[in-house]
Amino acid sequence: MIYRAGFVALLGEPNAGKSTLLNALLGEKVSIVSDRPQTTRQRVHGIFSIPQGQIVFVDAPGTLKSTSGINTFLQEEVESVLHSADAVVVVLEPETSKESVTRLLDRAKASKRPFIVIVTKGDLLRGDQAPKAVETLIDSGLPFVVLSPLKRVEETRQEIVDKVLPLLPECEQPLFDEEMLTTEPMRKIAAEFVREACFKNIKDEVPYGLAVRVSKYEEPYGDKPVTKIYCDIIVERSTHKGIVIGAKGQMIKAIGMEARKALETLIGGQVFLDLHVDVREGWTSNKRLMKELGYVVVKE
Ligand SMILES: Nc1nc2c(ncn2[C@@H]2O[C@H](COP(=O)(O)OP(=O)(O)OP(=O)(O)O)[C@@H](O)[C@H]2O)c(=O)[nH]1
Ligand SMILES: [Mg+2]
Repeated sequence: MIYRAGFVALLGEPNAGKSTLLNALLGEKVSIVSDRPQTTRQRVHGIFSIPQGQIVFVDAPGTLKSTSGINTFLQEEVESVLHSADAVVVVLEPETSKESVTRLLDRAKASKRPFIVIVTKGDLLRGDQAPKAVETLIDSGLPFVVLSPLKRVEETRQEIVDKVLPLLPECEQPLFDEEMLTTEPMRKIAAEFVREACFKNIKDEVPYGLAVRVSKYEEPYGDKPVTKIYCDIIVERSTHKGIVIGAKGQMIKAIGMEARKALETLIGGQVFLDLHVDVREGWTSNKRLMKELGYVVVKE
């Protein structure tokens, strides 16, 4: 048997379903998801180990054209993820326009990595009219599969593994411990779960100018099996602070409850979560502040 292992970048437009796909492949939530574009900001590694090999999926931000604010960082992050990948999975929504499909395929080709193409959200397809992305792919002559990571997890996993593993280099041994699901530290995942809860609860633009940082993380000790996590929610305008806290603190309470539940599921134990809101005026357009909050591309 040939053992293979490597890094596989997930490439797609914002909101295409890349993070949902990663979580489905791992059977555990390691990357945050929302129904709004530009949820993922930094790469998230998800490790999938089987006897025949190890696939390290790398979730990334969606591809963008805009260069304002944090978008420059997001694009650099996509480029860096592609650069350090051994192979690429192009993730397309069924209704992706012909121009966008072409642009993404060109980008995958330009990466000079072997790639596969999937159309995701297959469960949403109705009737017999082929969606735009499918039409474009048929015209292009490239092979592709339609999958439903949210509904048909087993089939998705099988298809992706069968198609991706042969693209990876031969390897003597796994790249990471086979028990490991992600390389992300729990502190970072905790901060991301809080950011996800912000995306879900705050309906306007505020989540786009918000960052979360864990100030203290205490593992359970003694006879109290509680993980204690203290987070700062950083907003870019003082008017946003009131929105995040909400009338009588209702908003921050809802955010805290939702994030705590998700963290308890992942950790498998009780969590105490403390949230504090801080203002860093205009941080999304300040390189130094962005770096301080972790938004700087780490070259691998
Ligand atoms: N019905 C259905 N919805 C899906 C499926 N996959 C993803 N979604 C939904 O699509 C939306 C976007 O999903 P994400 O996984 O956050 O998309 P993403 O590509 O990671 O987005 P960014 O991080 O913004 O680039 C969410 O509301 C998901 O629930 C699917 O297979 N079926
Ligand atoms: Mg995402």
